Amino acid sequence: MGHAAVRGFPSGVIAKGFWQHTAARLEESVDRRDFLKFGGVAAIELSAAKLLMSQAQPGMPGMQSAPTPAENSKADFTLRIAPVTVELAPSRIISTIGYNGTSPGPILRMKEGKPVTVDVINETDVPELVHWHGLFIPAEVDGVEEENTPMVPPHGHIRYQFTPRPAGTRWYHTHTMAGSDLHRGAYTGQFGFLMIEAAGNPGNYDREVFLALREWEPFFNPEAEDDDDSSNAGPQPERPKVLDTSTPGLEVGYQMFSINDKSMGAGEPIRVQQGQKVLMHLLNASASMNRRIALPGHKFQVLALDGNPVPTPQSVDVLYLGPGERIDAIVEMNQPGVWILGTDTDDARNAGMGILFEYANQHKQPQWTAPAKSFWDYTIFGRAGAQPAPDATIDMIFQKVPSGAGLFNSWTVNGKEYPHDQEFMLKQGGRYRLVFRNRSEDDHPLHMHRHSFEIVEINGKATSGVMKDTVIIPGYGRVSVDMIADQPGLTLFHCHIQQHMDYGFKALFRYS
Ligand SMILES: [Cu+2]
Repeated sequence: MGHAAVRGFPSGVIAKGFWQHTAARLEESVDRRDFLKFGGVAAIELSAAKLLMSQAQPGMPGMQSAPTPAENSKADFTLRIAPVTVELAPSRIISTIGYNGTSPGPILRMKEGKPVTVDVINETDVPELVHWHGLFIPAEVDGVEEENTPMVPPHGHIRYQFTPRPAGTRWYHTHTMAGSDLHRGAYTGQFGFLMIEAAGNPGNYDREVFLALREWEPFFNPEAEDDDDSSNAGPQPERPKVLDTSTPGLEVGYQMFSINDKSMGAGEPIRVQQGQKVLMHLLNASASMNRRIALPGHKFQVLALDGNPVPTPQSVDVLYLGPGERIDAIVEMNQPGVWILGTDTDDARNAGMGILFEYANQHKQPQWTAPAKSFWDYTIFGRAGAQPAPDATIDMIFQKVPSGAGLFNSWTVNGKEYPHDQEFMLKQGGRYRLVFRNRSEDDHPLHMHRHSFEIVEINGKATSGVMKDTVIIPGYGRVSVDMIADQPGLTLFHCHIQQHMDYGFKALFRYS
């Protein structure tokens, strides 16, 4: 059953809505767009949100609920979930599920505080969800089954209505479970950038590029293939005295790699001129891999982490992003040549995870130089100074159970796999200190839905002012964050590595 069964969405209307409201190109030249002003991070007010749905019942076309007047009005954005092909390189064309015929999906640009409607049309045979990552929106439109957001039925559609905020680099992606099915969830091509723009204040840059890091063609791999920041010679406060050495389960490896929809060398280079300031929006859209990224000969001036401006912008040689994280950085083009921006993991970069930066009138071989080993430290972007004491502290201990799910590892939070019974309770208005204790050797990117949090301590080093929605806890490390409970409703917390989330590494916070 095609989308003819979805009342109110003839294909012509879909195509029109898509092209009118999205910039399909992933690399755009934009003159000094609004970027640097991010307002309203602290001012919290529950936005009106609404979700309308109808379901096409296979074999029962007459059973669909009648569209409401609101539903007949034109949506601001339309996302169509359907199979797509992605030409990573001329001889490497893969099949996956994407949005509006592409993967990554279109860059969506919304205005902070201006309500939007988004129609999501599911042309696949399985229920789907679209999650708006990093937004402060109610659970019913957050796009998360555990928070009771309705699924988009197979061959049906849902209209999401919400008020986007806060301003900054956000993203949208599917939030379904995958388990042992590597054609579901974050293994598919269902992801894209979502830019929430604040009014006023042009940023000081000449052009803007969007770079989504991505692996393709996943397979189960007995070898752990991580890109974790093992150069961390720092303290490991959570390392157990006795390590569990039982046989670990299968993890996920990949055969192909790209930035956006092209493997390195297959797409157009990013053409720059000496003296230009390029604003890069980096997103790690991986289902499972933490990544270090470098551009030899250049430095990244980090302005924002997860879309939120940092108190102390710093220039660094290497960026480190876990799945779900974003970094906004300005790079000054002051080294003429042709350079590779890519992961410092040679196998993945050589298999496609890179993109070329080509200065005008330069036709050299693309250059790559491995960066010096460095330790990614969120605290250098923070400021000194202590936060007020929290109203309560919530300890969370994360452990791996090797082969706990048969072929795969399972994961526990405070000794239990999801779900937990009324264990993580919040009172509205309270300030909570969450102490994340990683008793495993992997780096885990932990994500809190519908809220942001402030990093207050990493392995004993204090900081303040770094606001994030996803944070990597280093192997055997500890990260403490403060969160204001100002978004009533169910709130999912999980590791953003799909396999970890699917096998226990999640918890639901509730407001009492
Ligand atoms: Cu994890």
